Amino acid sequence: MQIRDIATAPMRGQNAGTSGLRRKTRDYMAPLFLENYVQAILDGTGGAAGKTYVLGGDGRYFNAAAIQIILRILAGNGADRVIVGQGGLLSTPAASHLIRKTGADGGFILSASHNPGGIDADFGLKYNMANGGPATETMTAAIVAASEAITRIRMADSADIDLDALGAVAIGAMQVRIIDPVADYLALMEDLFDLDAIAALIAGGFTLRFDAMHAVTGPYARALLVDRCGASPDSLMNATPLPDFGGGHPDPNPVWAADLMGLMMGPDAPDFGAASDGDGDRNMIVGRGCYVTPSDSLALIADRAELAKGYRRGLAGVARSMPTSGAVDRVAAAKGIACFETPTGWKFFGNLLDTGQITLCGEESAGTGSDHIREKDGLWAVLMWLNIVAVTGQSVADLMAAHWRTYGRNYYSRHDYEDVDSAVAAVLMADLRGRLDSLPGQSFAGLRVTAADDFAYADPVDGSVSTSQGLRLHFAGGARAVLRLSGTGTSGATLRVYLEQLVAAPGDLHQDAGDVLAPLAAAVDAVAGISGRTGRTAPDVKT
Ligand code: VG1
Ligand code: CO
Repeated sequence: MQIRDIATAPMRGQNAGTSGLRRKTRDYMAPLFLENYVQAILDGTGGAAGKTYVLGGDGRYFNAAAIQIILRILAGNGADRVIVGQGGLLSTPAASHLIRKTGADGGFILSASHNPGGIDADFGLKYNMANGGPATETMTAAIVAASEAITRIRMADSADIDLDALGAVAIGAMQVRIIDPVADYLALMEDLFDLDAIAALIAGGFTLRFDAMHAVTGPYARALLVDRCGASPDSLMNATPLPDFGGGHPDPNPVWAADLMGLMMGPDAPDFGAASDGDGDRNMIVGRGCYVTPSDSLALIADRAELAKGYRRGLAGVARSMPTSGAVDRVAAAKGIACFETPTGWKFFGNLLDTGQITLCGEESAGTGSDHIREKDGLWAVLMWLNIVAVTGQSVADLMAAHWRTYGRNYYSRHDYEDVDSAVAAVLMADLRGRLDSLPGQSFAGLRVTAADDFAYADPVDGSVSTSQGLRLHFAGGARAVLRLSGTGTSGATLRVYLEQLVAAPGDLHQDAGDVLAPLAAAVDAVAGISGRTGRTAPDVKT
């Protein structure tokens, strides 16, 4: 087999965002784009010679073709071994687990997560490290530097391999092993949760519906919920992965999982509903007539995790991303355990998990997880909830009501303004940033600012500092707003406004969140001038 050096030019302005590099699919398919990026990852991480990698993706358009290209580059660069999910499929949590289990040096996960798929939609690639977690900012910077210095792509002149055939195959000196993408993950869940208790719950008549959104979790959910726990096959919705996710956004929230939400809020609702995203790392939890915000889900899990066998020893500590509500902080305070506040993005949890300082962590964007892997994990959260329900015998709504009675309720909502003109969004943020110091003491739409800052984080393990991670505004009466720009979009800018209002127990804990947060939303618009600057009178998506 021949190895060729293909001359190429440095990439410019391809800085990866919150989670890997996301671009339009056609950009990824353009000559040498993917090739450049993969070679830069190898160059920026000390080369591939003698190394082992995990490779797979969420099945979106270009997934399989991209895998064939990456295999040729890995072979060209002297990699020793590559473990690939059958059919090119691996959920993000399954890939993270495989990297750890096999002692791989790293992994390539092909996904743009919850972004739509298809030739005219989005594609993405994230590189995960030997701990199974997303590349840190330091490693990302090294990859970006390599991409700016790149002159050649080293590729094996090899034919495509059959991604569907389980077993081993060689590309030159490199061994490729095609494995069942589900089996190892299933075994891990079996270790963490009492699946027999969940099976008994279901056998006793408990009903559920899981929406895989035509993305990667279909096969995982079938193996776990139907085959292992005995749920009826029609408990699964949209369980066949499709290259375009059936034309939808594989984003598990009340807006994009509207069918499931309609069912759960209607007269024929099953006991439990859940959904996951494109690559299987996000989750939505809904009880009959009761949507659980991701921030509340994290808090409830932190409170009750000890009911699951993998967490019986208790929690070392917890962490949440900064925009996530403070609900989990209240649980941590009551338990006397540490609670860390990190920037948005799972990569910031890695060091805390690696050093055993936290057991659980989560984000408001439907991500929850633990130290079992180094990514958030959609089906893990579903099984955790089912395990808690099975042990307590309480419904989702009753569990949440009891939680609020103990800890109070952090009413919460995120407002997204999508595809805003990038320059307008940048000016809006810069202007507000420049005025932060003058805001405390001033009132906007009747709410007085008590504190304002631009969030910066110093990693307690490696000391690295990340600045400009979101503008935080605290208001009198226990309200907080955060403004930041998305790092995962592929067109224009997405402005995210995170709204939170604490109502301490025994206050009114069963109000409509939209009503509770309306004054805060008005105050944010007054202070930041969102409608005036963007011309938008309402957000595109409220979750
Ligand atoms: C969004 C979320 C963030 C999450 C990231 C990746 O980032 O807000 O919490 O970590 O997506 O999620 P941003 O920069 O657009 O706000 V996913 O499921 O890619 O892996
Ligand atoms: Co995802």
